[in-house]
Amino acid sequence: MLSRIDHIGIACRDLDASVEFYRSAYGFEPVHREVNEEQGVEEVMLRVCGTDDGGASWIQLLHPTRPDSPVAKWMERHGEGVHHVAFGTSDVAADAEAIRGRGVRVLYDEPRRGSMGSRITFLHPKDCGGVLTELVTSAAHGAHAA
Ligand code: CMX
Ligand code: CO
Repeated sequence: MLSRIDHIGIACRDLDASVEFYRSAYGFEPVHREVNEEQGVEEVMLRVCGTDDGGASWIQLLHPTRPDSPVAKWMERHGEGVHHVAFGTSDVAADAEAIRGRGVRVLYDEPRRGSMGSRITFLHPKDCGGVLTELVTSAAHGAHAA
């Protein structure tokens, strides 16, 4: 069951400048930074609320690592801004299958590795009213990094 908003993914030209904006304007602390080559991003996760029980919500700042990546392609057309919305679930594979059964295109056959050891998949934005939608099971819910 999709039970919460896990994060908002935001495309940035300059990760450090964006981290500083979110910290100084709102007081959100960056708690994690990583490169995910498969997704073609360098990313910083800023905690908005919650604890380490998998119930936190986050701002995910994204900067492309290669020009053919989804975030690079999107930024070419739109510049900086909101790139996707991610809903949290304790079982991303089960929810993805259920949603696929409702006629929404799920982009991956099996969930892949996301931030901080999470498991993720995406729904096609053309089937979601123009919103690229991610489903995520955090490591705290038993996801295992591939
Ligand atoms: N939000 C809304 N619409 C989007 C979009 C986005 N983020 N990205 C692409 N689209 C739309 C485009 O506007 C375009 O629409 P039109 O045909 O009307 O112009 C259409 O989708 C196709 O766009 P494209 O530039 O040709 O891109 P692709 O088809 O090659 O890829 C998608 C689109 C969704 C399959 C690809 O972006 C993808 O695989 N996304 C999932 C992975 C991802 O985004 N990873 C980065 C984040 C990692 C993380 O969160 O951890
Ligand atoms: Co994301």
